[in-house]
Amino acid sequence: MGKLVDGTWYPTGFDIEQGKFKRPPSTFRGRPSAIEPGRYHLYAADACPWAHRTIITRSLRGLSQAISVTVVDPRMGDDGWVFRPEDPDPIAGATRLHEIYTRADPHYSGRVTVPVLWDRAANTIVNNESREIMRILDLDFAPIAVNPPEPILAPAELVAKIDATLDAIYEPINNGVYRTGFATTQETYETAARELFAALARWNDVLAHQPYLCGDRMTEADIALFTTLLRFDLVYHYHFKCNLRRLRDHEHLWRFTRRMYQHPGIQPTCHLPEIKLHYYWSHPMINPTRIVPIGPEIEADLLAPL
Ligand SMILES: N[C@@H](CCC(=O)N[C@@H](CS)C(=O)NCC(=O)O)C(=O)O
Repeated sequence: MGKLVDGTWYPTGFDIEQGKFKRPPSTFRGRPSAIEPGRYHLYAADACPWAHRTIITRSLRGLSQAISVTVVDPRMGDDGWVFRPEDPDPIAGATRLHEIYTRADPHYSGRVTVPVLWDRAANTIVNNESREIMRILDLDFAPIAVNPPEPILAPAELVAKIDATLDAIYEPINNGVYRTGFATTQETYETAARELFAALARWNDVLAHQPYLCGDRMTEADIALFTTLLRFDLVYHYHFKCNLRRLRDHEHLWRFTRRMYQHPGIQPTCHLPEIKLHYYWSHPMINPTRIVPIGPEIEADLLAPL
């Protein structure tokens, strides 16, 4: 991994301050200027929970024809995210994702992350924040979505509740697994891990009474939680030391995860081997041998009848 400083790439680790993992805010925060099929392109990683949010949204909204996608190699090394020969950058033949960022801004400074929503007409990045890209795909792209031409994952009457839920799960859970896994002191690790499991217990209780986080229908908040939970027993429990309990020990969260996984628009977007390879290969500071463990086997259980 690495980062760009004034347009130059430097291989470097993540930002850690006093033992705490710091995730900088995303830089490109625009909205598409005109909705046209074929104009926008998504750079994503199957392995990454943030990018996976946008891949699921694109799938559920029936935008696969309208928005093209390139999936990078799951192994993130000294060059950061790189393109695979079988899925090259269709826009300018870049070999590394950081070239996409400097194409948008030759003096860009910051981390080079997925997902990225690219505008072919304006030749720049529209947005690189997964939460906002989910909303853009649901709302802005609604007129050309194959699934109904009105927002279905953030309907107007639920937006306030969805936003509050996204806020509530972000720090302790979505970012919490990273704060736990990348902590470099016992204290910061334990604090993050305990906050994580307290939040899981709270949302497990919520899901005892309703199928989805905001009630009876699936929303963006469910997608945002699901992409973290799918990776929990597979990777975070062991690699990030999130091991007070397994996800499957939380009855209602586990049933929720299986319900989401079994959705026909979601299951084809879940690539379990790539997820494991990404984490165990890409973080040599916590897994210096880069060995990918053989287990756990969760796929059959994810598919078990609800
Ligand atoms: N807040 C961003 C976070 C995106 C993010 O951190 N993506 C990770 C992949 S899991 C990444 O690309 N990391 C590369 C890096 O930080 O160098 C979002 O939600 O889109």
